[in-house]
Amino acid sequence: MAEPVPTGPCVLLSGGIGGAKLALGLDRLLPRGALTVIANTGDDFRHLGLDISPDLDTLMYTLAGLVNPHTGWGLREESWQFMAALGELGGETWFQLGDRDLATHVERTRRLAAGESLAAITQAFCARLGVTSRLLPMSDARVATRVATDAGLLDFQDYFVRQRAEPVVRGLHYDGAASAPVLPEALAALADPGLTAILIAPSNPWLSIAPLLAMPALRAALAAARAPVVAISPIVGGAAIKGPTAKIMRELGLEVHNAVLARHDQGLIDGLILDRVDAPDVAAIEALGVRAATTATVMRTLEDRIALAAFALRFATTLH
Ligand code: FO1
Repeated sequence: MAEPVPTGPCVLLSGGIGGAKLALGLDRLLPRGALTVIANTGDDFRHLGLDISPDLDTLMYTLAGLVNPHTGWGLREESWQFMAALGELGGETWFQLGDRDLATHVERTRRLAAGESLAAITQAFCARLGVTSRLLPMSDARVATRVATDAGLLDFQDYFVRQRAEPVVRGLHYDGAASAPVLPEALAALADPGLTAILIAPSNPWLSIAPLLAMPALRAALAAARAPVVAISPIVGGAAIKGPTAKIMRELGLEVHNAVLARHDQGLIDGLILDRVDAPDVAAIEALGVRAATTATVMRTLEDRIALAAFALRFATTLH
């Protein structure tokens, strides 16, 4: 495609690792400050007395160029003395907190206890780490994803990290989402009349994106937005790029197919971007009234991230 990339303001709804890759592509492609990322906080939890916001931190570290490239979460060049010492004392070590990462959680916990909002703390951390895109939690209020499984009702990180997403999923709950106020800055960003696009990252639709969409005001803001809403599918060739998306879909009795995602978001999204290998899915998606386009969606390099970001913005402008 030869058309120039639209460089106006853009909003990305995102979870952690997969979403952060696209966020980085958009951040590097767009002028400073044009990108607003609204992050899932349904994974947030209190652990070892600390307030931990994994998706916000993954996005923040990624945009700051500090993320661990091997795990996609946590900091690069991390050391693990704290975890080792905690293990020696018989403490809980199933959730890995690196020594440098620990500082983020300790300082966030202190500031929250002193009455600062999660949004203000995130903004302050991002400024210190040189992040120029705007990173917003979806809400300052608590929303907690819980997973109903064959092993009982589990807190998100218990299911995802401690039990490695192995229990069979029967249902999902986003506690607090119905009443948590969406961050006003997020609503303002979505209502910006000059917005080029609202993108939904290729994060896990059930674990990472659904908590955002479970907030009625956020759904209403997407419906009311003048900007086109475009999702990027995390399903490639009938499997998830990464993580348990396909496993969860099967356990919920859903076919692992892009048309299922399009039907799930029907009425909310204007377009869905698929990987080239899924070109045969385009007709079924467009029959649902959702425009579909194909490109390379698997992001291995920084160039892949920027190319997908550019494709998504160009595609969005064709949907007006
Ligand atoms: N994910 C893991 O699979 N194992 C961990 O021990 C782990 C620790 C961790 C610490 C800080 C942080 O910000 C994220 C961390 N993650 C870990 C990732 C994270 O919990 C999940 O990938 C997300 O919640 C899902 O988006």
